[in-house]
Amino acid sequence: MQTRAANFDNLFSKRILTGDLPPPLTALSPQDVGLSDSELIDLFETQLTSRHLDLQSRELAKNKQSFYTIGSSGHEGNAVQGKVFRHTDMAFLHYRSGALMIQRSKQLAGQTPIYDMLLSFVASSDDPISGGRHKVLGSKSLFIPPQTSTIASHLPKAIGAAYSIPLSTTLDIDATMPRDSVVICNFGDASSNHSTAQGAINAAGWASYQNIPVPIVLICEDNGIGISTATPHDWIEANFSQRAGIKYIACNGLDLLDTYQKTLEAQHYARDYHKPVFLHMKTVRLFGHAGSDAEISYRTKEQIEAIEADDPILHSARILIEHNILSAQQIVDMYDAIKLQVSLVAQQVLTRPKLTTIAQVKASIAPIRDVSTSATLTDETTRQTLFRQEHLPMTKPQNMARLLNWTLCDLLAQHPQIFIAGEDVGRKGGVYGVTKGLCDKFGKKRLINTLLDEQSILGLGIGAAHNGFLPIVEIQFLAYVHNAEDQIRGEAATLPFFSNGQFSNPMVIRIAGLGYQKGFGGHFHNDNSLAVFRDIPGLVIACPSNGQDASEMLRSAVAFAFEQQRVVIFIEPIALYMTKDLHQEGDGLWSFGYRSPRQSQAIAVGDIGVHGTGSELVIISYANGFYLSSQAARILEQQYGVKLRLIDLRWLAPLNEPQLLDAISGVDHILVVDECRETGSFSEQVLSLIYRHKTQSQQLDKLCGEDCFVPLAGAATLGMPSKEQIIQSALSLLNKENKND
Ligand SMILES: Cc1ncc(C[n+]2csc(CCOP(=O)(O)OP(=O)(O)O)c2C)c(N)n1
Ligand SMILES: [Mg+2]
Repeated sequence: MQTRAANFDNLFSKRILTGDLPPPLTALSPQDVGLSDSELIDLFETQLTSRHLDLQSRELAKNKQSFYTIGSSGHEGNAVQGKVFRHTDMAFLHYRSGALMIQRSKQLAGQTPIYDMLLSFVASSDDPISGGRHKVLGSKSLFIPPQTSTIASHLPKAIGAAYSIPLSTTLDIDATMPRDSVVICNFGDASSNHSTAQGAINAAGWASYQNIPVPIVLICEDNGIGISTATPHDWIEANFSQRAGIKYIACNGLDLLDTYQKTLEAQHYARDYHKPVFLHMKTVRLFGHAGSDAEISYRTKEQIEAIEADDPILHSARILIEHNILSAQQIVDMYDAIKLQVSLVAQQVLTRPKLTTIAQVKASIAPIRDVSTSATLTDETTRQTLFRQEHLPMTKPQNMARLLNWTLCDLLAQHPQIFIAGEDVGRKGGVYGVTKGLCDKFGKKRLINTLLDEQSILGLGIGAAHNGFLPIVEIQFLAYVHNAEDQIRGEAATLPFFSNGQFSNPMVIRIAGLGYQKGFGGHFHNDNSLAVFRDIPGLVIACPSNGQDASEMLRSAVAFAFEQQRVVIFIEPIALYMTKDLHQEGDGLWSFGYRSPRQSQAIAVGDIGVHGTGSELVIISYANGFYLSSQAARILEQQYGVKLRLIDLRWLAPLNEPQLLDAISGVDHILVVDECRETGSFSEQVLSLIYRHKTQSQQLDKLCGEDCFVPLAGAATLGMPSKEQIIQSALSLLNKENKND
């Protein structure tokens, strides 16, 4: 059966030579918009190249030699944006941006887009962007980070990257993008309905409305359909033309001249006024959603043929012929020459290597970076000024919230590229005062009060990190990361993987969480599950149990993010923020002195805490579980004479397996205390590790949170391990009787 794509290829010459071309869409001439003949020919060449790459991809797929046939056919008008925007204007692209990418590559010497894209189609490990891991559009030298398949998930980070451009001037940061850059971001019409897109566009408008600069051009490539679901007529215009803070410009992407004129206008507005622009570009979608899509099941033959007659390539050909720039025969010759070129290169890429080992595949999850610089410490005079009001309290032991606050202050002073962003982190200093006073010391540009949208907060971090910042973003409560988790799971964490380690978005995500808050909250303020992070390759997860560790671990988290370009999740146990005592009121055993950066005793990523040397029992825990285990330990020691040791895991990922196994060797009874809900808790990983390595005499048990949500009031802690339960579990494991029974 003849496919629509093959049909187009066969009919192309006939249509051009017989003048079977669509009628003009505008009365514009190339001179009107300032395009020379050679510039128009150049854009047309890009359009043809993009089209032939699509056709070639489908040819390769027939022989199972290419693995992803989603293409750009009908959207080739975006070549114009490849010309208008600079190659250093970071581009977060739609999967139909082949022409844009090809045209952009012409701005930089030595680019080989045909070869590169074909390598990506055939999943060769030579593919310069993903190293054979995915068919993505991307290029380090062209400032195009690869995008994931998840619709609209790139918009929050595009806004974040745009926001960070003027910020780099204000804060005088040596950023990745030149300071007069704009960001461009393409997406489809159906994608614009996604809550992620809506949230991101709203965030851009929200900022712009209050005159916060966001130089971005959001390009909606409107082909009127998403797979098989039609976009309501004029929906995009109706939905986006009146958005507060956002300039709306429409163009017909089928017509190069109109698109060029309107794209110039959009660029000028975004670059010169630092305002977001919504560029609504009409396109058509040709040959179905992807190679495997039988369009005929939801569109009539007549509809399909009408759309094919409106092909942007035919429109461009008409413009070239009408204005006597190329003859019909020259166009056909050009078409055939590019077809031959693409097919010859396709034969070549088939000889290139593929990924063959899992080690190769995994190599870009968390590539080891060659760290050449480390940040210098802030001089003491500056520190004294910064901390002048804290002079007295600094001489005394303090709780975790205070110690984190001082640590953040030192980190902001030390690293100019750090900013802190989140809901209420500014003047208020966050719900628990962890960022209190920092806004007065460092200003609103570094303590950024965001709008209430977790996707936008994470997107701000990811995008700014693309531009050389080291964001510390805050999610107010653990339960609220879930509506935005894809920004971590699908976006931040996968970026090095899909770019072969070339792109990274280093940042620290601080999240207040876990249970045991007395008299406050209910489930959403006491969420005791970290399962959402557990299976994400490459993620670092910190979870301190006390202020002193928290301070050291936060420094290590920031250093690791900075030097190794990693994403670090930093869980702060809310119930321990204000805790000062351990066994009884006033003992001050959970308060600690602040160590300045010069006095720091680093807790490196992965370093576990081992307390005590007893060999009868070891309790392995973290956060609140460790705090309660420390209480239980004294009773077990004093009342039952148990010789024990306590292990504070501190870093839940990556779990330091050798250190942990070493720390439990020779101990006969092992109890894992995990405050999180049992299903999906870290106890699963810890126990299975120990089980694989344990000696015959070693016995294991665990105590976890119930698989239940947390209720209010006195019932709040019923489903979480208590001091008494820890004692009971330990005694049962040791076969000792509980004196309180
Ligand atoms: C979050 C998410 N949901 C669903 C999909 C599956 N999907 C892929 S493309 C697509 C349609 C997108 O349509 P549109 O945004 O108009 O872009 P077009 O393909 O028409 O260019 C869908 C539903 C996805 N990739 N991501
Ligand atoms: Mg669409």
